[in-house]
Amino acid sequence: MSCRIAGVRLPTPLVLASGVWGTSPTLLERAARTGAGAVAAKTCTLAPRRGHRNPTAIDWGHGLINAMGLPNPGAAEEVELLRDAARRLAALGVPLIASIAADTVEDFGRAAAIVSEADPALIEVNISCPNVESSHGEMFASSAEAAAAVTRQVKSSTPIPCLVKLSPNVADIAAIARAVAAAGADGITAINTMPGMLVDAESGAPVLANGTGGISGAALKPIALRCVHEISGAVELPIIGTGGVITGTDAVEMLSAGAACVGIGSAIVFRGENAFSSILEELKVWLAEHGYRCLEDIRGRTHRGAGAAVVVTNPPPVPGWEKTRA
Ligand code: RRO
Repeated sequence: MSCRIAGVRLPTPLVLASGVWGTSPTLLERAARTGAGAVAAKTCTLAPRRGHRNPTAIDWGHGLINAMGLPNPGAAEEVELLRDAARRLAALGVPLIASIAADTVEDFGRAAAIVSEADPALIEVNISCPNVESSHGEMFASSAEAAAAVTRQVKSSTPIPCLVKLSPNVADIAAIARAVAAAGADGITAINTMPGMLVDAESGAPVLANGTGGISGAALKPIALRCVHEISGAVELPIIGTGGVITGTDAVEMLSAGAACVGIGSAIVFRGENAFSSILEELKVWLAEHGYRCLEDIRGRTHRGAGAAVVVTNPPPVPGWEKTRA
């Protein structure tokens, strides 16, 4: 079940997605103890941010929508939490992924240098948050030039390998992936949440205090699979395939689309804190039942044009899964 991403060994292919369990060292450690092969901390910025007012995150029936607003204590305070988390995770052989965001290309470099002091195994460069206004005017992930400029700046600011987190809300995600690859990215996380909105029928008002938010969970899976398929067809970089993976079968699909490993986020809300161990077990059982020996056997099957029977299941057929939604 082990795999590698940007030269870093993961004992399992499941990665705690950034933001789900904050940067609390005890929660990051819990993810590792329950089956995560790498854990990503909440994105931090140079200055602390309070985030948006509640309501900030809601289960709307087919996934989640959030507009947290990038709440974080600022890079200087976050780095102390990262140090503690890195020490706990090292004892378990699970790499830590720091995550950074910024308003300017230069501040991305500064944030990368600060979090590097905690010596994380990887740095995720979040250029795709859908919920914050930037002085840049639009997400850096929106343009190949801006995404490449951030990547170059981070690469020149730290020796730690970096993963660039892309947005599904672009016309040509493969072009953005090619640009960050040419700029020196060591890997790609695909994808961030998809911008969306809930409206309350009674009042006609937006449900989230921020108005719009980022959609994750089951509704995001087909979008994430398409993005990972397109990126893996365009660049050689390893991809953390993230978006709507709730079951072991979802993980099989993500690896088949070309992901090197699989991000887990909303699944923790829907399946509880044992999501990692459950998904890992389901993945192992699926591989064994289908006669595959290792992850490499299924990676990138979508590019090999495997014509297969399509079985659409909704909700995913995990015993007890429905009950967690009550
Ligand atoms: O904090 C957030 O609102 C947030 C972030 Br930084 C992100 O990258 N993706 C998301 O869905 N929410």
